[in-house]
Order: sequence, then structure tokens, then C-alpha cells
Amino acid sequence: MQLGILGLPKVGKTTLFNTLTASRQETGKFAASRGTNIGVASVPDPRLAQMRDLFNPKKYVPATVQYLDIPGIRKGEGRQSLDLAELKNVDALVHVVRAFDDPELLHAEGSVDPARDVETLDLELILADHDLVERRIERLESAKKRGLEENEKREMALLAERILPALEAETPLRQVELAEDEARRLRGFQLLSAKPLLVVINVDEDRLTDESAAAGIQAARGVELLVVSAPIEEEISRLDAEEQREFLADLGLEQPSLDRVLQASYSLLGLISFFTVGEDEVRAWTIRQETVARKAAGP
Ligand SMILES: Nc1nc2c(ncn2[C@@H]2O[C@H](COP(=O)(O)OP(=O)(O)OP(=O)(O)O)[C@@H](O)[C@H]2O)c(=O)[nH]1
Ligand SMILES: [Mg+2]
Repeated sequence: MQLGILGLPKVGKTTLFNTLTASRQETGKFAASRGTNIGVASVPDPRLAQMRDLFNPKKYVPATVQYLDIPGIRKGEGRQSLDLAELKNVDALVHVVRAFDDPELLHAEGSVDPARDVETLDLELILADHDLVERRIERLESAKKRGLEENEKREMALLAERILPALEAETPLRQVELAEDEARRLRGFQLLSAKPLLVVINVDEDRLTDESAAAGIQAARGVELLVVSAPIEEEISRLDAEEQREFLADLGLEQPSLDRVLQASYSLLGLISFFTVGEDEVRAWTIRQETVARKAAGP
């Protein structure tokens, strides 16, 4: 399972990626990310950790997710962006939004405004999808002469009557309610605005427990929201357990925000774990939420 981290330039994407995946990719005020970073993160799960403590197994295997971290997308750049195209295969998106102040670090849009940035980036996804859908409709139009197959007719109806109008109204496709067969049909196009989206607001550390940071961002856009401080998370991840507890208590937090990002990523994908435990191995297996236990247990 893969998640794509994206956002405007210099909002803290790679800082968050490094912490999530224990990587050391370059971050900085001046050097912009150039290529896509790929890394794997373990999903923290207190129940699994309890079993580890109970069984003391030779092998401990938590569930994992993979993150892709792409360079910043500027306003107006989305439709031609090869970086954005890198994300067409991912299962869900994590949009990092800047809410931190830093007079030394210019914001690509000139001012800090998280709600505006959520909309700006969403529009880039919508425009990229729009181009793709329009091209597909044109191709089907020109195939009309030879006569469309039943399958193609259904596709045409879906794209021309539901999908294109939604995109033209600047509605992200994740907010369009589709029947199961329509959703399946659409999945083949790997449209970006149809993917589940987690918005991560990157705030100054003194605003971590300030709920207003997330205010003004429309829950109506069908997204999940989390507030983090990416540099602080990086610091926390380097501490030992006892130091972590003290540091978190000072910040007024119960668990590292990073854990919440990982857990939210996992549930965003509609995934849950089931465990196999014993002295040899304590292991989390990943399954889709609707899978029945017998199927989960294998053939
Ligand atoms: N003050 C402050 N600086 C931050 C925060 N998060 C990231 N930064 C700084 O912002 C700069 C850019 O961080 P990156 O993680 O490289 O940002 P990015 O979004 O990956 O940048 P691009 O990939 O080039 O678009 C670095 O100097 C970070 O230390 C934050 O919460 N507060
Ligand atoms: Mg980066």
C-alpha cells in the first residue's frame, strides 16, 4: 500500500517524510527537492506491542505502508507536472499544508493561508484529472464512427455525464458519490482527486494543541485533517521512550503526532490489521476493512 505526500513548495513534506520513514533525504530553506523519495514506515499499534511484550518473540513484524514524497507543486503547474503524475498509482494522498511562520522562508503564494492552500492544491488535482478525462472522452467520440461497445458506452456516459461536469464545477472526485460499478470503472483511470486525502497542517510547535489551526479548512471537501509540527516530530523521533514521554507532556500531547499520521494513513486506505502471535513471531497482517476473518486467515 502506497501513499503519496504532496503539497506546495517548501511546506515541510520531506521533513515529514524523513520522520515517517526514518530516512535522511535533504531538506532545507534553499535547496528544493528534485526527485521522488520512497520510504517505508511501520504502523504503530499498541495492541501488537503488548503481544510482543507478552510473547517476547524472535521476530516482530508490524504492518507497513510505503510513502512517496514528491517535489513541491506550484499553483498552475499541476496539469503538466511529471512529479504529480508519479502519484497516479498511489492508494491515497497526504497533502502537507504550511501553517508555520518563518520570515526567512518565503511562501510560494506570498502569505501563510492553509485554507487557501488546500483549495489551491485540490484545484491542481482537479485540473490534471480534467485533462485526462477530456482526452478519454475525445477518444471515445472519435471511436463512435466504428460503433462503441457496450462497455465503452457505459464509460462514456459516466465520464461525460457525471465526472466531467463535477470536475468543471471544481468538485474533487472523492466527493462524488458513485455506485460500486461506477467507482470500479473510474479506478482504472487513477484520477488524483478521487483518491482518499489526508490533510496534514504543519504548525509552529506552540500551536500544536490550538484547534484554530485547522479552522477554516472545509471538512466539506471530504478530507481527514491532522495538525503536526514536522521539525518537532523529527526531534521526538530521536529521543528514547522516557525522554519522549516528558517532551510530549510538555507539549500537552499524549502520543507523537507522527503515530497519528501513520494510523490515519492506514485507516484512510481502509486497512486494518489482524495478528498472528507466538514465540517465533508476532506479526501484523494487513487486510481491507470489509474482509471476513476466514478469508483473512488465508486459503
Ligand atoms: N519554522 C519551521 N520550519 C519548517 C517547518 N517544517 C519544515 N520547515 C523548514 O522548511 C524548509 C523546507 O522543508 P522541506 O521538508 O524540505 O520542505 P518540502 O516541502 O519538502 O520542500 P520541497 O520538496 O522543496 O517543495 C526546511 O528548512 C525545514 O526545516 C516548521 O514546522 N516550522
Ligand atoms: Mg521535499
